[in-house]
Amino acid sequence: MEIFDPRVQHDFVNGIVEGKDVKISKKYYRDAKHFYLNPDASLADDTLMYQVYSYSEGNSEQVGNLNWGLTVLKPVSVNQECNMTRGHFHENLDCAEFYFGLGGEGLLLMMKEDGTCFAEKVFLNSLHHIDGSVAHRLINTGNEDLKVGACWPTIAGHDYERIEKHPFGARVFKKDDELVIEEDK
Ligand code: PAN
Ligand code: ZN
Repeated sequence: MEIFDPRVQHDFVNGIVEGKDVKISKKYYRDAKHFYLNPDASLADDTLMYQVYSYSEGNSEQVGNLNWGLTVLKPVSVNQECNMTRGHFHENLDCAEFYFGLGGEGLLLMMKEDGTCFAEKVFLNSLHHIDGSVAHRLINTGNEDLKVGACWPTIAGHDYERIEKHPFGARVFKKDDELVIEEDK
C-alpha cells in the first residue's frame, strides 16, 4: 500500500491550519462594528477582529461530509464590549457542531429558537456540543487570542440574517477587569 503525507496540518499549539485547500477568511472592524452596542470611532477600520481557517474535502452538498475549522478571535474590546464572532444559526437546523477550546479564555454564547440564551466557558481543552437548532457566537473574555476548533457538516450553512433580525439577548463587557453580562429584560 502507499503511505501518503496528510493533506492538512493543524498546529494546535500555535493555532494555524495549513494545507493547499485550506481557506482563510478575515473579519476586520469595518465589517464587525455593527455587532456591538456602541461602536468605537477611535478603533481603526482595518483592525483584525478574527480569522477563520476552514477545510473540507469532496462534494460539500453530500450529506455526511464534514468541515474542519479554527477561529482565532483577537483580544480587542469595543467600548468595553468583548470581541465576538458575528454568530449564526445553521441554515439546516438538523446540523449540530462541535467546538473545542485550544487557547485563551472565552464564552460560547448560545440561543435557542425561543430566544433563551445560555453560555459555556471556553478554555484550553473545553469541548462543546452545539445542538443543530441553537445559534452560537464566540466571545473573547481574556487578554490573549481565543482559539477554538470546530467540526460541522458541510450542508449546515450559515444563517446570519436570522441573528440580525433577532439578536442574542445577552452582551458581555469587561469593565475594570470584571466581566459584566447585560441581558435583555
Ligand atoms: C464556525 C464559525 C466561526 C466564525 O466556523 O463560522 O467561528 O463565526 P461566524 O461565522 O459567526 O462569523 C462555525 O460555527 N461554523 O458553523
Ligand atoms: Zn456554526
